[in-house]
Amino acid sequence: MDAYEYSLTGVENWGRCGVMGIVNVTPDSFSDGGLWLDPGKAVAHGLELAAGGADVVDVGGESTRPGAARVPLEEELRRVLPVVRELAARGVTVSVDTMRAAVAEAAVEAGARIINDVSGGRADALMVSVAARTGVPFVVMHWRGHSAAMDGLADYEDVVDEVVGEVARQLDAMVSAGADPAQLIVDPGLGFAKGREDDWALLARLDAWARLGRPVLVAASRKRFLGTLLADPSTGEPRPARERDAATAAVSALAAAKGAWAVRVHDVSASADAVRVEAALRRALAGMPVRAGAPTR
Ligand code: PMM
Repeated sequence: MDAYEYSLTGVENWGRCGVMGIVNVTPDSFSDGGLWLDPGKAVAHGLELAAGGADVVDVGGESTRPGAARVPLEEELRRVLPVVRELAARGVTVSVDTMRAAVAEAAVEAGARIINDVSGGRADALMVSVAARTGVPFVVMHWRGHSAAMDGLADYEDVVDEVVGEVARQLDAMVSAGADPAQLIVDPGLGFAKGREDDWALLARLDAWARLGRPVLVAASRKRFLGTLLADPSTGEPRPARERDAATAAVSALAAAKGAWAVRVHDVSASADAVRVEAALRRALAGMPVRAGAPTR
């Protein structure tokens, strides 16, 4: 699997695994809820992430933490659009994290260059036509149902085979409905209708996505399976979400080594370094010189 060989229209080829920094404009996301609800703070944070090495800044207005309720459309638009518009105007490559066609379309009009849909086009029947019409890169994440219900949907015989198979069927459905295969990105959806062991199995077998021939986005940042792994040995309490960034950066390096197209992270600087280390090793392995600062931020 070599992510750098994929043809993906609409976004530059970084020559290494990319870094997508997260700006959750929400009061209730699991690790940063409430921090960036104010548009000015969200924009400042997005600019900081871009300056720190994010290739893309992913702006979302609806929490997808397990058990979360839906946010009304008007509220999601109100949260997301000013932030997308301002970051795009400042030259940042913005993706919009939404399950709603109306939000995706308005965000692309406001300058977003990627649609990141955790439902992979399944939550809103109109989403596929927005993907087809705009032609922008579109993330098809593995999804079995909304956050309120997803923990009850983590039932697999062979999680890797089933998750890759379900995403493959969704890619086919999107292409049949008019999407261009060259705009589609896939994502295993770590933590979404997955148990801890499922997340580990999916990460261990990123090579299984090669048969789909599409770039893979890996979004492990601060997720529960890392908190459980790093639980306090004396109390058994999971490691708090904000203290999972070193583990997240380790996943970024390993995902990059397995050919991931990009990693989606809260703490950009460590992962930006991690993917550059991986790219340097890849060059060294190929007998190519590892120039200081190349590939660079
Ligand atoms: N996870 C979250 C939100 N958006 N998008 C993609 N493509 N993949 C994910 O796994 C994903 C996502 C939930 O995490 P957050 O609340 O920390 O953003």
